[in-house]
Amino acid sequence: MFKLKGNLSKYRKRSAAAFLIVLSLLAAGCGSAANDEHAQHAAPRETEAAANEHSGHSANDTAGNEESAENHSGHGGQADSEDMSQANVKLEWRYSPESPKPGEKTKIELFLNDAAGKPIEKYDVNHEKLMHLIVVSEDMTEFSHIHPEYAGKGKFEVEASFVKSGAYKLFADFIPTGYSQMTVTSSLKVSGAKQAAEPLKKDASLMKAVDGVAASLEVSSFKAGEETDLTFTFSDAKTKKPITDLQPYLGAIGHVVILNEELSRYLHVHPKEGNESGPTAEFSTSFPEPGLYKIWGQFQRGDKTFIVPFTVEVE
Ligand SMILES: [Cu+2]
Repeated sequence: MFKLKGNLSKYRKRSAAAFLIVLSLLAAGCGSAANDEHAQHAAPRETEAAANEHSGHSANDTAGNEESAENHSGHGGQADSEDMSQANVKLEWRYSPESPKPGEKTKIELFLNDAAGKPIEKYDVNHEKLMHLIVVSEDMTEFSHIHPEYAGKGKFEVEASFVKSGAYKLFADFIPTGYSQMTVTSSLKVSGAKQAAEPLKKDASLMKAVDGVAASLEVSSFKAGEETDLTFTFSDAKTKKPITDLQPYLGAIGHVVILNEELSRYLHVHPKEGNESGPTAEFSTSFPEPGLYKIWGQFQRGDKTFIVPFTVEVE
């Protein structure tokens, strides 16, 4: 798995090649419905960013800026100016070393500037953190959810290491104060021979045992574009008794991240209200298009988080 180090004192000023992504703002989410909306609207733009990144890993990627009406849907905090609600945000990712070896400690930095090139200084707390960063290997076998620290002057940083060689993709979501919620992506090559990867396969059964917990997933619809409910149910893997001692993790009973096989559609879904401690946790979302999707549910019990992955096929 992925290791995160809290101590950032060993910062070296050596900067790696940077990806510069001009972002468009995404709709902010206030509840599960709004999050769904966020997810749906996020997807097309991300696809563009992803397409750019995949076309040869050039240093500068510029995603199209399709300003959207949803950005103005009254989430407050935009009092300042139109500038902020429709501004492009300039994001720069730096990796040191630039192409780490498997297991090597890597410093990840993100610099956020506004359209005028000034650092964006303030961020809203969202699910107890200022930034959520999802790191996934291209073959989707490695998944990690970490939280970069804000270092001031528009900079976030975190130290991490990557288990295998080959490409990784990173998804950061955050809310600069006064802006809407955003999701931005980057990719990273971990050096070494590319390991043979099993192609992603749909799970024959949506049932898994992780850390003594038997988790099952029920998906109400496998049709693209349809509203669908994801219901996780937990029981003790040994005794089969329902589990009712889940703990809130980052302010919710669980967090679900969904990615399509091409890593171009990213959905970060938060639960519906209720079921605060199990045995079920309900989420609602919509798969944007047909294809294979990997779903990672992240939950906490006994002060430890655990991740349950499933792969489903959407028609
Ligand atoms: Cu997070």
